[in-house]
Amino acid sequence: MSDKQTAMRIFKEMATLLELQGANPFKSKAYVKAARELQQHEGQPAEWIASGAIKEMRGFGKSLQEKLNELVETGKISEHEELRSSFPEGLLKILTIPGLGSKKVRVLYEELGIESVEDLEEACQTDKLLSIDGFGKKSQEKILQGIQQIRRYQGRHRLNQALPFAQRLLSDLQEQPDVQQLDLGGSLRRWKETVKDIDFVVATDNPEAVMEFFVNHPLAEHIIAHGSTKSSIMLNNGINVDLRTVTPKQYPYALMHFTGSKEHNTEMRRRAKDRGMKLNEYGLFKGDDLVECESESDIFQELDLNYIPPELREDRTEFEWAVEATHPPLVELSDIKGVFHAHSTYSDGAASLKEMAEATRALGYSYLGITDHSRTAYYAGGLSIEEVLKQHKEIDELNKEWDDFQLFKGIESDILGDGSLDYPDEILEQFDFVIASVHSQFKMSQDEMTARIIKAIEHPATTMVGHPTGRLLLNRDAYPIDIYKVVDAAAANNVIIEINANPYRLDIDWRILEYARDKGMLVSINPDAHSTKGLEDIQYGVGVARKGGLGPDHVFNALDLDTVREKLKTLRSS
Ligand code: DGT
Ligand code: CA
Ligand code: ZN
Repeated sequence: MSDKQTAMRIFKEMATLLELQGANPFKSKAYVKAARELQQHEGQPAEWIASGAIKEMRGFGKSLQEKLNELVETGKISEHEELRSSFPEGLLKILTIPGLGSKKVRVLYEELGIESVEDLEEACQTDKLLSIDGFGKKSQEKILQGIQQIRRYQGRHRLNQALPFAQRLLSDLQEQPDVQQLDLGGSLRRWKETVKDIDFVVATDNPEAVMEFFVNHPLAEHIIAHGSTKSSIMLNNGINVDLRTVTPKQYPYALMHFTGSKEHNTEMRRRAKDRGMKLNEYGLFKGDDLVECESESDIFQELDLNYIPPELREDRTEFEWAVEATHPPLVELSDIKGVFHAHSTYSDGAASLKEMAEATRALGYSYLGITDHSRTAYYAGGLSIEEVLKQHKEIDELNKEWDDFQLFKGIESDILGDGSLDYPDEILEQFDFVIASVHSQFKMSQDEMTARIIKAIEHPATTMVGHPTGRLLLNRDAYPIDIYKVVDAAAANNVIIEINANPYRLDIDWRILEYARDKGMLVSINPDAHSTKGLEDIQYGVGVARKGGLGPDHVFNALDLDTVREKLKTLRSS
């Protein structure tokens, strides 16, 4: 199912390897472009080949078509395998260190024989890089910092790398006659923003049969462990999947245990102990006797707690409220009525305005607030004033076509270095709403960055703040910022903060949401879609909102079209 993803990954890797080899830059660029082209198309390589659509794809000449054919037929591209085997494995890992491109890595390899991250670390610590042109004390320090950074991120994966596979496994396992009950466990069930692996818990009276099916699943690239109570497979994107089988009687206890979090479990065990009981993955016991529970709710009840949804099991505040109250319902994907923050071909999106609108409507939403980039973001095709006006005309025309759907005129305005927005006030006033985002000049002190964003929040045209911390998960940390002050300012100025639902961002962080909610601030769950496919990322943002304890009332785009239309007007005039 990830055939397209695999093809993209392999093409990108080929580009990198060709660069390492010092091949003609056009050759490696062709692979980068090919990967990007695949991204733009719906469907899978096998279908494109069968239908001939592949011939129409930009940049896909005979040679690339053959490569894709080979991949579909054999699961490999031989040139890719050859390229890979011509370099030590470790070089690809070195390339993930921020600031180290192919050129530099090649020099390090050729001049100093550096083949692994460990080699590189040692070389930096012993000043070996100083002997090479273009490297100095500063670059050694930066590399060492980069190594620390990748180690911190190592072994974790974004939700979009894990969830689609987990969902496919879940539905395939569900169809197995021997599977009586089944759930995701672990961090994925808790909707953590990144996960180490995928965990499943299965209730069955025939564990051997379930395990046989699991380890032979087509998604399993190889088997790491095959037992009757625990097995592990590795997917072709490097993620491990653990599956545990228990008897139907043990199921609720095992599910609770393997859902975690570890910290949450520790507190649950303490509560059991306080009540003269013992809780573990096999059961809840009074002496040697099992306290029978049919569900997780029963277990919570035995410990004098109301049900705690998995998303909230992080030992933060859940034990405070669960003693007295049931948590109010968390927001669900079906609560979302419309979409803000999407890009079209006017700036750096892949689909036209009309295509984006139709795709949003087809997903059952009743509005789309389109937000292309503003003029300073020239690298992303930011809109000149003329283009803004042209887009507004097109939106007015398109809006005549629907009576159950509306396009709102928005912009993702860069927050300039001094905190001002990217167009004169008389242009800003013509939008239905404005998202203000930082896209450049990240290197500021925390005080400066906080003041910069608060200034943008205080601008009367600003409706929302986009990806407020600028983090890229597993890649770039947030810029220094006092997020609590930003939330305070947003609440005071009736500005909405976005949960950027793109799985690379998931920004604002869920850990801040409880504070934001209690300040009375609204969030908007925004896909930041750059293609029609990107609209589906909203699901990840809903997960984050739930994890932050938000219900539908805290989410701006859970409001229906009429209410949003009115609200946007009042927000604009306040
Ligand atoms: P991850 O995989 O790092 O994204 O996070 P989790 O929470 O999925 O962690 P994982 O896969 O190592 O273990 C799944 C759950 O099993 C974990 O959330 C709680 C439970 N668990 C694992 N090890 C321990 C432990 O040493 N003590 C306790 N109390 N629970 C544990
Ligand atoms: Ca896990
Ligand atoms: Zn942005």
